[in-house]
Amino acid sequence: MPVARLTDAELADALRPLPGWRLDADGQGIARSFAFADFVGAFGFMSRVALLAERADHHPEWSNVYNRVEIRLTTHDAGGISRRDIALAAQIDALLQAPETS
Ligand code: H2B
Repeated sequence: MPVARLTDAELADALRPLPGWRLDADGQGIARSFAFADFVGAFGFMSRVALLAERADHHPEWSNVYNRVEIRLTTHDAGGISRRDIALAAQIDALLQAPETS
């Protein structure tokens, strides 16, 4: 069964603990910008996100310019934002708190 889109109320609740994430203009995704010291910092972060995404079978839309990474999360299967986007956003935020090796 495909994963369901969140209702507006569910989305508002889900975004409350994720203050860095904003609703896209089209309302179909959530996005966050990240900045690192340099390209290696940005790419290392992307590598860690890629592993999370693969494990979750949920993949970001993203771009990188030198030290900056832009991530947009949407659920293609649902045509909008689902709990899978919220879960990955929370995991990505947790990476920022975690040491780079463990
Ligand atoms: N990623 C995202 N962002 N949305 C999806 O609907 C999605 C995905 N579906 N990764 C997964 C893969 C699906 O295509 C596979 C077949 O499980």
